[in-house]
Amino acid sequence: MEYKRILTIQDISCVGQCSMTVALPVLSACGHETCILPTALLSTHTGGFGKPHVVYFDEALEGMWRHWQENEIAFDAILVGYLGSTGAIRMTEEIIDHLRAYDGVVIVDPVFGDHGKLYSGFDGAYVQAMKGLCQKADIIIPNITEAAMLCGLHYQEQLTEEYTQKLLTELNHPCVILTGTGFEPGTTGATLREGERQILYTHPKVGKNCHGTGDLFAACFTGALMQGKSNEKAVQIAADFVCSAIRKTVEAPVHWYGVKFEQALPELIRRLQE
Ligand code: PXL
Repeated sequence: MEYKRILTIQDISCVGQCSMTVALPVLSACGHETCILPTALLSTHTGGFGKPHVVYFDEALEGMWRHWQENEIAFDAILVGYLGSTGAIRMTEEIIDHLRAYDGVVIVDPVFGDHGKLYSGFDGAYVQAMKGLCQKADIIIPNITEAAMLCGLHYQEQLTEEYTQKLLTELNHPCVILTGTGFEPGTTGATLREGERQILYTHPKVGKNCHGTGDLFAACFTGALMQGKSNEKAVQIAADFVCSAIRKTVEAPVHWYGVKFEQALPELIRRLQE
């Protein structure tokens, strides 16, 4: 097994099974040393508990990474998720410039919206700043809403292959994993486009849309990639892991705010050892 040092930069939503509370256990389960930089502390995520109590860490971020720099700490991978402010986006760019290892990989999930809408608290300036950050990434993992907003296209609820191609072309990024791309009823999937190559990995759609699954996918993809899996294989492993976590959740309607990914971890660990 590989043992890489990964930094993940995102918020801590104390309750709600998303962002850091998902990324840290998943990356650890994938066998890696996982360092964290929380950009904000929220009582819950913003998707259904009402207005959370929020503390932003913008002022603290520079002191944190400068201290790492003094210690010559560098990261084999940097995984970026929900950041919460344009200040945190700017700091993340500095961290990428200064603390990525020589052959370090930068993965950005530009978390800012879903179902055609921005998450609460975000605006056009945040999207533009995120667009700049995506240019520094080796791999970006937007959903359809984020992809549409990043390239200034209208959001199309009924997904077609033609619209998906348009999004992928307009994004004009060397490596994109576009999530939520299922074209047959009852299916969903992820499309990997790297250079000229494009692969759609589909699987049956389980349950309804669950909160936090994008964060889970990005963390699992990163963990698998850093175990030496190809981009394509890491997409498959991440998609299957998310599916399995959703299956463990759909039986429990009271568990509306996240997915029970913890119970799918043993399966993921076994698969990574294959
Ligand atoms: O799962 C993405 C996410 C992460 N962090 C916070 C969120 C959301 C989505 O709503 O609100 C705080």
